[in-house]
Amino acid sequence: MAMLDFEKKYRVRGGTLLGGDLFDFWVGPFYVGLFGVLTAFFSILGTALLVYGAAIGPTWNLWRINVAPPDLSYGLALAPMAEGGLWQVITICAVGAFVTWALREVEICRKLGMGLHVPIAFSFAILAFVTLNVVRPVLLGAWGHGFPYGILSHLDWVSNVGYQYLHFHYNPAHMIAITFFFTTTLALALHGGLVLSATNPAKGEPVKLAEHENSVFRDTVGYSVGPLGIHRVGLFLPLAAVFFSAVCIVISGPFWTRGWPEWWTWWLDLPIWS
Ligand code: UQ2
Repeated sequence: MAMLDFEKKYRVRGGTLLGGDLFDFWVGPFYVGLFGVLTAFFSILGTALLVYGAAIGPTWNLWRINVAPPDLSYGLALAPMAEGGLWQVITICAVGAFVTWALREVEICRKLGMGLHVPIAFSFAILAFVTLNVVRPVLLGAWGHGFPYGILSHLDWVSNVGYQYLHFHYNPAHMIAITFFFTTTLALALHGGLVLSATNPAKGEPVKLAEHENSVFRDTVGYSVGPLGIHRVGLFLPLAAVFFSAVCIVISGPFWTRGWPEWWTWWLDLPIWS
């Protein structure tokens, strides 16, 4: 079915989660929906507030613009706009924009009669942000534990929080997350390389198909996970990386306040050594 015919078939009302037919239409190629309107509202307001934060700040240098969370002394209270209140409203706008974007993805999946893999995958990214700027600050009792909105400033935040726990690479959940990130690049390199090697041959050579792809891995490592399986692996690995990243930061402070190298003394304390 050609794309234009297909669009006529699936561009029908229904499948919405909230609001019935309200905003249940397309603008050009884009589905709008109630959640599309809400995404636009939150992202335009949040971006405008970031620009306002830059305007009342000391610099327009793109690298140095910084909208910081409130001082720790404000705890979990609302702060004045120029002293972190802006950061608090921007954080609400960000979470609002992310969540409504995910729900718009769900509505589009429902219209198409497809699985919810894409919005579920995106929800892991939302989880990472919410863990950093909502869950962990709440567990620690102050919004000041969130990261600042700025290019260099958020890098400084990562570095400072890392050193606060002496050596973050000894954080066991951080180790697991890194391993999943690296395995993600391995899997994508294997998959991208395999598909191109089969379907993008030299001039005059025939395109090869699944049998060749399977054989490359049967003959080298003795196992082929299969053309569907590799995409399951390719979804699982990055989601696991993001999940353990969220775990590694949320346990730093709420669960463990000393240096991470010291956490490993449980190993030296095992009774098998005595
Ligand atoms: C595969 C397959 C693909 C692939 C890849 C494999 C025909 C086109 C890459 C091989 C994958 C394996 C052996 C598992 C890799 C697992 C990890 C954790 C890196 O069999 O089917 O489809 O692209």
